[in-house]
Amino acid sequence: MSNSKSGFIAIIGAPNVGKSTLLNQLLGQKIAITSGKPQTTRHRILGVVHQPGAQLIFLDTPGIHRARGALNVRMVEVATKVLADVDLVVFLTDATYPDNPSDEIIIKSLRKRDLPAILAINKVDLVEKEILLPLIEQWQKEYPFRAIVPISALERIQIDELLAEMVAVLPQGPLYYPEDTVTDQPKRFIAAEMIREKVFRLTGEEIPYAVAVTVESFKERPGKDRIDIHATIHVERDSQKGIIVGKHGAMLKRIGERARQDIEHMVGCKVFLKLWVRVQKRWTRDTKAIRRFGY
Ligand SMILES: Nc1nc2c(ncn2[C@@H]2O[C@H](COP(=O)(O)OP(=O)(O)OP(=O)(O)O)[C@@H](O)[C@H]2O)c(=O)[nH]1
Ligand SMILES: [Mg+2]
Repeated sequence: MSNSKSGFIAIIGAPNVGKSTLLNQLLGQKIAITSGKPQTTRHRILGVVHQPGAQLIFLDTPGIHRARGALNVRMVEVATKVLADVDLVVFLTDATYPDNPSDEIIIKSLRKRDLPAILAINKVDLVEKEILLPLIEQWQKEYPFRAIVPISALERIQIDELLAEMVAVLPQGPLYYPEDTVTDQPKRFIAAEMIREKVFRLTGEEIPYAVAVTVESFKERPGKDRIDIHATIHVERDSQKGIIVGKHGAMLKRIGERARQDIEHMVGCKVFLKLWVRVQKRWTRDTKAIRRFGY
């Protein structure tokens, strides 16, 4: 066996603390969607960081919280399942939200499994330095963390320090993925996610949670250097469809334009994106429909 280090690392935390932002920052490219609204991530998203003699395989997860509703319950299930199979946990908390009740749920599940964990206190760009030391002391009493690192995922503060702490904890192991692998997610899936991200970012409170996106076709045109994508945005009610389409189709156009730009950046060529909006009544409460949409 070689003396390389490797391991699977779960990024867990309450909704909206910056898990996906951290994953993208660790990878140096965007594979996970992010937004200011909680419950953005719905799948486990894998990303590989390659270092000389080490490979860190990250699993971004949906936010853990006291879930209500079939879709949210499913998402929390996805996140807790990831914990069963990892070498290390990065538990992300939000420095601006120190008494988040969801953090308590997570601490309990760490204790139950006795998992090696590093605590990253995120969004330190938003708080006064003075609050950090008492916060760290408070967290030290909660769990025997291998390290506690204040970071800013968004501003890339102390990310390399966090990486170094993780490498220090990693066991010896093989390099599981080829050096050019960043994720196992197909481009087709990431494209659907980028469309969903624009809906999360551009629409108001209640719309995002009623939305799922499926890609009907993803055709690379050989020689043309262009990809044609047909996708459907599913909502629960006619009124939501109206909002997504917007006046004279203006909202759908904005969603499509921004998603197309992101997808073009990812695939490195021109993209032709055609979007439809479809009503599937009450799908977020229907476990069969939830599964059909890939959750
Ligand atoms: N100021 C600041 N904002 C941050 C930082 N990290 C993340 N954010 C913002 O916090 C919001 C949530 O970020 P996400 O990465 O989507 O959070 P998440 O934990 O993946 O959220 P869920 O997938 O919904 O559980 C976004 O608006 C980010 O831009 C940070 O270090 N500083
Ligand atoms: Mg996320």
